[in-house]
Amino acid sequence: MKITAARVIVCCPGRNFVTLKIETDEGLTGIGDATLNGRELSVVSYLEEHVIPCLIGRDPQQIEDIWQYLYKGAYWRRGPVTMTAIAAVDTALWDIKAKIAGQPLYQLLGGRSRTGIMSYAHATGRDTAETVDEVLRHKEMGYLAIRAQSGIPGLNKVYGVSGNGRMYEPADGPLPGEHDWSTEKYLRHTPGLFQAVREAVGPDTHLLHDAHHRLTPIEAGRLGKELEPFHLFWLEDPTPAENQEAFKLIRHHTTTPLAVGEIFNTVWDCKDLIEQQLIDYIRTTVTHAGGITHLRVIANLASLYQVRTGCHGATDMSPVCMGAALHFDTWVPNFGIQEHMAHSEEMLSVFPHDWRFEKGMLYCGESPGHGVDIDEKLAAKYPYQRAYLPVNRLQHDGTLWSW
Ligand code: CS2
Ligand code: MG
Repeated sequence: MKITAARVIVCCPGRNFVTLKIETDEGLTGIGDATLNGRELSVVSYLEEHVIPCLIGRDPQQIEDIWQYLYKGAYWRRGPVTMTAIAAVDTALWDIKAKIAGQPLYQLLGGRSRTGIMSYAHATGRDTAETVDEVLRHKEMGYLAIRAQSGIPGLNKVYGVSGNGRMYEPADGPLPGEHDWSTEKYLRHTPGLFQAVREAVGPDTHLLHDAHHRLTPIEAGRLGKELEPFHLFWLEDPTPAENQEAFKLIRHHTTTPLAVGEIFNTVWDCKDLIEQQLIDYIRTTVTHAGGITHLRVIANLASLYQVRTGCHGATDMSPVCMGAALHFDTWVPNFGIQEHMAHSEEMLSVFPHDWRFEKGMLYCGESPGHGVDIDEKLAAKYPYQRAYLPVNRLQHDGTLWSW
């Protein structure tokens, strides 16, 4: 079998998605998600100009060799653009290989390790009361795990909160929005938020929170300690993780479980965090960490240190990513949880899929491959619209801060 063509499909059914489609001389096709929120066209160009010409004529079943060729052959290794491009190729090739075998993808990884995939929802509100209501609404929907993010008194716009009842989508255009931030106001507010949420939701629902890279290590240690009475499932991205050492300080101050990794793109970004057991969940995804092939490398390392997976699953990765992730989640022995920031019906309509959600659990389908396709005619009705993730500035002096 040979790869005869590959093309990139960009669409914007409510937000931009980038999809790579690979075709073969025996009529089988495979697709992969190549969406990098706010930098989409950089991956489109990387694929079209530098990757696709190298794929034509290759055997699509040589997944590992193609992965090594694209990783080592680029010379300039790693980084979100390169690894998202490689991920899209890898996911599409796994899709094809599973179709050749006539098997759902998880069977090729090692078979089923669990009956279903525990997922967590996003509950957001402009204030504590609204957030508590949203947590209770998602508990009613059957979620066993719910992330709570709320507006902060005294701050205009805060990460994670849509506030107007619309679906939360952080990317907007035509230039980056500017948010304001005050760590003091956030640290003053957040323990009270979780006291109210835990009192309302009871002891059994898993609660999660995302600090979104905004605290210093000692501030993260303080927050983790103050959240201990509310027994969080995890505190995510407590501090920027370029300096993996920083997590030693947080670990020293709190037993609140830590999760990191949605912006990591190779095992090297998290090797020390995992080996020194500085985290409890690794958040790397199919789309941004080199595909199924490399995500397995990361998960297998994590399994040696009782670190579990918690794949990133925001709406800025397409339903193709969710489909592939659910097959990965069905197999991976050290599974932790899957993020489920549900796509809109409009987004899902462009990507026919066989995965399903029921009472807080996600289930991959049994059709050959990863079970997701793209309706190219419908996709063409949603042309690309440039959009940026916001930037963040300290409220008191405008210093540029992590968003
Ligand atoms: C967030 C993401 O879901 C999460 O944990 O950190 O929604 C993140 O803000 C977006 O993926 C950025 O594009
Ligand atoms: Mg996050």
